[in-house]
Amino acid sequence: MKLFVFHTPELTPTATVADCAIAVDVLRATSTIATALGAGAEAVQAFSDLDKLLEVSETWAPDKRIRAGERGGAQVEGFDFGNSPLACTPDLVSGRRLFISTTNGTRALQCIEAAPVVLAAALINRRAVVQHLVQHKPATVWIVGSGWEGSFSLEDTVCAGAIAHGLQAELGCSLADLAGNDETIAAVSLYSQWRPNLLDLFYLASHGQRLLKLGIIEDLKYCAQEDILDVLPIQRELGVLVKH
Ligand code: 3SL
Repeated sequence: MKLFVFHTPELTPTATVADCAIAVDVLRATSTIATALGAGAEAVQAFSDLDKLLEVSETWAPDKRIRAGERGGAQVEGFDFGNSPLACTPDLVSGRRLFISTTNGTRALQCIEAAPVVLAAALINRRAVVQHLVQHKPATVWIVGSGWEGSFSLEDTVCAGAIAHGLQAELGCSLADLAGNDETIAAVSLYSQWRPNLLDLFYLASHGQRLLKLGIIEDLKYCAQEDILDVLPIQRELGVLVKH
């Protein structure tokens, strides 16, 4: 298995696809997606465009859908949810489809949607992702960070490093064997340094700071936890993720 990390959708190759591609938006889209599916959502359907989300979700019965819209960290007016994983409680999401559009995370999903296997990963469901890769052993794996509007983000890279670190341990392979690019090696180094203090890293990160300015602190604490959800979001049809 060769693992490649790309920091943003913009840096992800467009001429080829990996056997398995994984979108990461730890703060907060992929944490929200895993949490919603863990809380019993029927599926999560991701959109980069808010108008398209409204158009498609309109064809669903109101009691079977939740519309989640986030821009710049804040909830979009008229939507049921913003992008807080903590809003995804079983009483609110169970049996309903979460239609979601976020600033960067849903774009990352869209950029890899043509891969044969598409997963969504965060720190909270890292182990489930690692286990899937160990079981299926795809020859090429891409981890695509969402970043922020085209630039690198610490929290997505540290999650990529956490996945690579888990794979190394499970497969018993060296980093030289696993890493397909330099970004993978850098991600593992970042994770090795910050593993005991992931929340502190989030406080330093530019998007962590952005969320803190909006008073969003509980989400940071929640998203900084590792392996608390045994949920693997996997694409069932274009843009639609279900719990594996
Ligand atoms: O950029 C995104 O897609 C988001 O997850 C941003 S936020 O954490 O909801 O602000």
